[in-house]
Amino acid sequence: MTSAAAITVGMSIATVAGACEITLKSSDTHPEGYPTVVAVEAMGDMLKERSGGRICVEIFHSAQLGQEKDTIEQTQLGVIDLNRVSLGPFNNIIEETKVFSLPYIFRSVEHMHAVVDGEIGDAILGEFQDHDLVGLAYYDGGSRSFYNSQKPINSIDDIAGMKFRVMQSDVFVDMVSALGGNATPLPYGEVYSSIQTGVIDGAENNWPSFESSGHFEVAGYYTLDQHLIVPEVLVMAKSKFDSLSAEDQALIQQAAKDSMPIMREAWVAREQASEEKVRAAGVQIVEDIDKGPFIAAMDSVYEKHVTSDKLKDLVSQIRAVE
Ligand code: GTR
Repeated sequence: MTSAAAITVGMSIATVAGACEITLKSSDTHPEGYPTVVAVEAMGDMLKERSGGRICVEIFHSAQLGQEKDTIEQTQLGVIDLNRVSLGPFNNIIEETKVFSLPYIFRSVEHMHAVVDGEIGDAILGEFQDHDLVGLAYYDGGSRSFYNSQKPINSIDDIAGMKFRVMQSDVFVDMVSALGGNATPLPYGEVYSSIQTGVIDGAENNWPSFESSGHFEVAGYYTLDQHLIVPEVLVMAKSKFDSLSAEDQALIQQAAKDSMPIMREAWVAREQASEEKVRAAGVQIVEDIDKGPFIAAMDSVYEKHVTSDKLKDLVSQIRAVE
């Protein structure tokens, strides 16, 4: 047999066995087992099965492909195919995503679900198109609260002068300033060492991230002020998406949507497990904080960031959702 024939035979065998014809490279900052990673894995399994083994997803978890801001750029360029990220780092790129990143915009996680599952959610996903991306699905990010290495925060006054890391979005920088603190936008991967070395006093995040990142080891005080409920998203490089057939595009979109309930279930379990682990580690939790002054302080953030009629309208629509 000539080597060319051997290659042909080898290829046809692989095709019969259901080898991947299209492999989508997917990025996530979180480690294996984290609900977002579990969800994209489930999406990959559904996609492989529904495409008869043709379309596969290969996940690079634990920030193997880089920190979120950089991976977003790589996805826009089509170097990364799929990316699971918070909506926060999109704020400076896609104006409309700001409305889901406003402090206390959602009354509860249920309110957030009702909004992202409806027309407003679809409209915001649609905005990614003009930025070389396709918005595929929303995932959960619980509610985010402040933690630090210095002292318990019992009221807004305790925040004065403290230095907090925020995600790379101007909305979050202004949020911390409005509370009297100083914000440092930093990549997630730099937070642990920055707290440890005292470059910052703390950061803010949800239970699963506070736990899985190990930040609770260096920040022993967590105050449940729940200032943000920022949904997370799964996006795809538009160039890659456009290169596929309409059938394959539909398969990807459907598998992404079908991974949402899987994510939500995994999230609830992980939130509880993370909370237990953090409490068992002896982190001091302030639970009964008066959120009134926090909410009132956010007026300036809304004034600065909700300026166009489009954003004002979106904010009233979100508030009107039951
Ligand atoms: C997590 C979120 C990540 C990332 C991280 C951060 O809750 O899941 O996508 O945005 O927060 O604070 O950078």
